Amino acid sequence: MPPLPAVLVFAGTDPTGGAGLQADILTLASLGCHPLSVVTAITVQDTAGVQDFLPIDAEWIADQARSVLEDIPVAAIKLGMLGSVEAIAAIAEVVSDYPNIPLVLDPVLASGRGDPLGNEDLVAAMRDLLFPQTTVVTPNSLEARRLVEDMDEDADDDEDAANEDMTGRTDEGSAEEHTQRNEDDREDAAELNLNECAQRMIAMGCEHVLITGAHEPGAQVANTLYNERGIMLRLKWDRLPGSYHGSGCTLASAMAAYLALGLDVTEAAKEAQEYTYQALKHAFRPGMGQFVPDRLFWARGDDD
Ligand code: PXL
Repeated sequence: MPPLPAVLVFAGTDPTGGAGLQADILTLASLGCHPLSVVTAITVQDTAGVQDFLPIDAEWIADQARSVLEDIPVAAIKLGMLGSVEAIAAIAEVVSDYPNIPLVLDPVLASGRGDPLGNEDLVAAMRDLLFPQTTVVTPNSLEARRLVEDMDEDADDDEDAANEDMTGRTDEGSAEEHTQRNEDDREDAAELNLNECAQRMIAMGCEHVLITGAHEPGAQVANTLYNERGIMLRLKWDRLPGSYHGSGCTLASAMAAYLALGLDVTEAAKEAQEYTYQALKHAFRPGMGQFVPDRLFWARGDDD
């Protein structure tokens, strides 16, 4: 391997530099990797929202990737916004020729602000064609639920039953104790639900699942790494106050970078979260919308 491990990213462009390919390139460079970048889509957006996007032709995506893969040894692959079912099929075929390269899948279905960047056909294609090849999939909790949604009837029934138990309780205790207990129960129910989502993704072929919890309630954000035996790592972070553009891209790219640098999945998940937390803590607001993580925070001389 050359001294700078090369990481191949498939992602959409974001002209704001907050998310997408630009976020991936900054993260990989910041962590000492050489970013190889395949454009899968072009977006029109500012820091407040996505106005439009143009998926790149699947053959062009495959050609971009094959050209660099045949030239440069690649230490990890990261998939972000993929844009179309055809693109997913083409990418799945390319990566299947490189089964020994760790694959990080950020299942981008919407921007952090909820603008759609994928639909249910994309979900199905990701599940069928990419999950079986994925080393780590990195959904947030909303994506995790959506990725297993149509298999969710039994889990919904379980959750309804859990909620009934919570509201129907008549045991003694102060109102405050009840509130705290109900909050704990609710957290447990939500956690169960995410554990179940992770196990379903693993059953569909993902080796590891890292679910981020920023969209879940609570003063802290819990991110959980799973394999087929259950929880491997659960880290809680103080919730940061801002609304950030590109946090998921940063985490998934950092994960790919650390795998490329030779860390195992658990260590990579730890380091990637620490790096992302620091980048978010040092975020800046370049425009009128969301904050953008500073992936080069360590180079500013104000590191704490
Ligand atoms: O954060 C998800 C994401 C990924 N890729 C592109 C994006 C976004 C969010 O806006 O624009 C290109």
